[in-house]
Amino acid sequence: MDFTELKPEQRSSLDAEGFLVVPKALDRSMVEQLIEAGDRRAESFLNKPEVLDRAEYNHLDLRPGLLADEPFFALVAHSSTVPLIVQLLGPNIHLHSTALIYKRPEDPDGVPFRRGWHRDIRMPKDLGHQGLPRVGIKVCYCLTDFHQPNSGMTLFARQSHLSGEPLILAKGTVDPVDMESCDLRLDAGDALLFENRIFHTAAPNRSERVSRVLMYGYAYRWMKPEVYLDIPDQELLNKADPISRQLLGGYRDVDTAPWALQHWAARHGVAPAPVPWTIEV
Ligand SMILES: O=C(O)CCC(=O)C(=O)O
Repeated sequence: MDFTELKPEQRSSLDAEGFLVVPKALDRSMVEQLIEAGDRRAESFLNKPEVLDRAEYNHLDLRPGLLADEPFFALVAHSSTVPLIVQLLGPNIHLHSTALIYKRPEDPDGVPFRRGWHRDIRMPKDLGHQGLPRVGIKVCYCLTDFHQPNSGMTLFARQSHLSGEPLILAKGTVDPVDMESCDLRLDAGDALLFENRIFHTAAPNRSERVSRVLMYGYAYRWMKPEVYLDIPDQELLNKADPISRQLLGGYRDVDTAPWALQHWAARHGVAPAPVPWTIEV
């Protein structure tokens, strides 16, 4: 994995907003290969008869088995994004989730969509909303342009990662009352990094084209990955370079040091300072 430096303003953006846009993270040819692989997986979804007024019918969220396809596998340690995540979270991470998310066009005059606002990784269900740490970052790779409002991009409640409360919705409405819901404008090839604490939700695609994204989540190795990544696929491990091997859960024991990314971080001068257990005074 080549080195890409995390700029101070990128760190500040994630710290302040809860998300960070990385323009042109994928080149045109990668986007085309990913769309080809994604469309093959989504073939039956894309060919269903048109039904404009049913959100679930027009929303595909495909998770298991994606990495068997070469273009999806190549993103596991992608050089324009994963180095940024290593500099934000440190080297002790692995891949936590993968998703191919397509949304077909829906009725442009449809009623407001029932949202599913949430924080990732379900930590608040056990720990509550107060004092949550950042433990994971997802990368959303745009495979289509998102130039219009309501064109299928995930909505984010700006700065909600800093809130220690549930999101407040007025009765009968779908979006938060005291926070900005960001419907970002992005180009195909851009990547959007967002951290686990930010409230976000799927939203309908009221444009005339299918919206296409891929989401790869990275989290500390002590966070159990989603079920289909839990037992690493031996075939994938066999062909993985050392960094991808770590990211795929190749070290089964979390007490084993994350050698591959630790060495990579040291080589590029971005290894975090060691945290001692004790200090002698
Ligand atoms: O489908 C979307 O736009 C949102 C996906 C999402 O919320 C998630 O992966 O956590």
